[in-house]
Amino acid sequence: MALASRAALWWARRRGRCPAAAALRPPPRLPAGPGACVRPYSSRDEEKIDMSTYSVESIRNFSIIAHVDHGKSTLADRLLEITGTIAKTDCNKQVLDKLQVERERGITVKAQSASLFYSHEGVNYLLNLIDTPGHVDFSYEVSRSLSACQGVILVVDANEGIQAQTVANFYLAFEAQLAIIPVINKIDLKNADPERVEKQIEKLFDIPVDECIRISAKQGTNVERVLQKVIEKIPPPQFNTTDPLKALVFDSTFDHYRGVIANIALFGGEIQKGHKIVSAHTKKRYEVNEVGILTPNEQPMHKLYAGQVGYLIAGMKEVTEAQIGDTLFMHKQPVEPLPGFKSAKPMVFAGMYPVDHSEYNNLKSALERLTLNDSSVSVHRDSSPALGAGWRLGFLGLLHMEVFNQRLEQEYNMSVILTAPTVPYKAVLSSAKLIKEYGKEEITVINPAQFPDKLSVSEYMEPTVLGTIVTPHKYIGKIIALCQDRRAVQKDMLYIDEHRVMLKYLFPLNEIVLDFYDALKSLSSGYASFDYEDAGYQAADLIKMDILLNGNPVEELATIIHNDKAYATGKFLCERLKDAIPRQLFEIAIQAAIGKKIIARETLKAYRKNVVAKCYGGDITRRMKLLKRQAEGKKLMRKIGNVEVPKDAFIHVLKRQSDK
Ligand SMILES: Nc1nc2c(ncn2[C@@H]2O[C@H](COP(=O)(O)OP(=O)(O)OP(=O)(O)O)[C@@H](O)[C@H]2O)c(=O)[nH]1
Ligand SMILES: [Mg+2]
Repeated sequence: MALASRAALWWARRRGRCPAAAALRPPPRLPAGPGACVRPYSSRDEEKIDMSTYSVESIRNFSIIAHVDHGKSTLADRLLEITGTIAKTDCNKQVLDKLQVERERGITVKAQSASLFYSHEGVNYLLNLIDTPGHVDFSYEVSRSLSACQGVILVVDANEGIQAQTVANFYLAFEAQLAIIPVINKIDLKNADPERVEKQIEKLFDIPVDECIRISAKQGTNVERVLQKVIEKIPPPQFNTTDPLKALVFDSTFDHYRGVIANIALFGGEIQKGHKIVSAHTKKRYEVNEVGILTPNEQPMHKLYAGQVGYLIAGMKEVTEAQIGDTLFMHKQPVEPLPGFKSAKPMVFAGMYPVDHSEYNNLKSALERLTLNDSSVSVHRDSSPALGAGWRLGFLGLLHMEVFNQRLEQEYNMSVILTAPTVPYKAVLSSAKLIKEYGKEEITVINPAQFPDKLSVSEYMEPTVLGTIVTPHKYIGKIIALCQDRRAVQKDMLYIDEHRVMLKYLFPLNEIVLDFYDALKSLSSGYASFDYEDAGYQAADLIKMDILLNGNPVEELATIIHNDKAYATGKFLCERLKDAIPRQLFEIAIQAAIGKKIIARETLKAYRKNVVAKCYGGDITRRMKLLKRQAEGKKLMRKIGNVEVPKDAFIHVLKRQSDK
């Protein structure tokens, strides 16, 4: 069905379905106060909050969704300030981006909830807001967050207009049948053109122009209007406190001191400390130690009720116990479990090994804890001849992989070696011996080392994705050429206004996963955006290419590629490797090979860096310092044959465009 007509159908349904605000039982009233519109919340109130006064009619659960950098977290700051959840100061910049990696990169990677108290027309409301990430690699966070919501605020940048992730996120909300409040942000910018953006929204999503709210999240303009719209337009949850407890675990984090903290949304019943609960997934029984809400830090509460969103601590110590998507119910009062979530589908796989093997167990527990914070990562045990025991991890994209690696370093002080990323290929086996060995005809290959030989395979298959590109039309020629170079097939092309085009292409996943986004950004001066979704497998002429250093194969750099790209990729990898490996005392031959055939070669000349060359004469401490620094640098190297390779060389080598 065409995008616009799908949207039209949905809006018609929405208008019919959504209960009118007037038909609802009135929520609790505020004690009359002269002109007080907002009930400021402060931590001193914590004991006084009685969550039972917030019946379902006074609850609104919503997410903020948008393309990356369109201002979700900044809008969340203003909403937290207006409702008195945080003090209003100039230092509030993306306060919900709590992770070090988020602050350093200036992007949200983890969805974050916050409960706000707000009074409108004399009625006290409990609003639960979830700020979501915008980058395509973290879309699993968005889809999970939506399961705890009845509506969304869809933010669009007044300067950039609709971008690829705006479309993708709109459809996530649309398919979950949530109320959508369109908000046009950054109207303070010189080049802002809210009228044009409103027209795009109407054309693409069939949302009438007059439903859009123009705001500046940075300056706070019109932000209060957004809160009022949330109350008017987003329906309250339709759950009953008198029903048996039914709590959805939609997210979880691991606290070093308190164990698993599960984010829950109550689809029925109530929960408090001391309750005996059961996990529908593991059937294990727990006693609740603490329940509360996030404001945005954990705030213990006496009880949580149907329709509310908060957190729970119940002595879950094992990571496997806190299954995201699990349903919790009261002991001896079993309920039909909620459908849970489709598991995230990893798009890239890479091997992970400790730099120092004595760190294996520490890395294992760090991985377990971090995957609890980020359930979209898949982990399988693996080993490599050169690197020993380790894991093969599946990520949603390369940025996801980099962020995960950075979090391991920053939050768990773990230093790891990551091997070249690969996408999950499939092989249809023809050899009876292999079919017997695997117990099936079709196998998925996530490690190039296990790529079966052509003689025992009837067909290889590669994963594909349907990519959406939104771009100003002047770049369209260059972008089409780029897509063709990446073996993509055009599926659709639509003008979303006079200057902007939306293109749909079917891509082989391996052609986009590493560097397509960088290439697209550089040829469109940063104006084009990209998003993709899984589109199944297609037959492909695949081969395995080995990289040799002085004749020794580097298993971590073996790649599976399309036959047409073998020579170009082989040459490219050898050149990149030549740049990534420091010169050493002897000459190094870097070669790419398919089977026994060498298809590319580079030579790295011998060289010895004499770090103390400039230290004439006496100062022994300075000489020692320089030699020590050189020795420390060497720790970050690993040996392949007799060649020392920096530990992060693999990922740099495979990233084709950037820093070239
Ligand atoms: N001029 C102006 N800048 C804004 C406004 N809102 C946000 N920004 C800026 O836009 C940038 C991105 O803002 P964020 O709030 O981090 O955007 P985001 O949507 O949360 O980004 P991700 O979570 O990474 O997808 C920051 O530099 C903000 O200061 C606004 O109303 N006006
Ligand atoms: Mg953000």
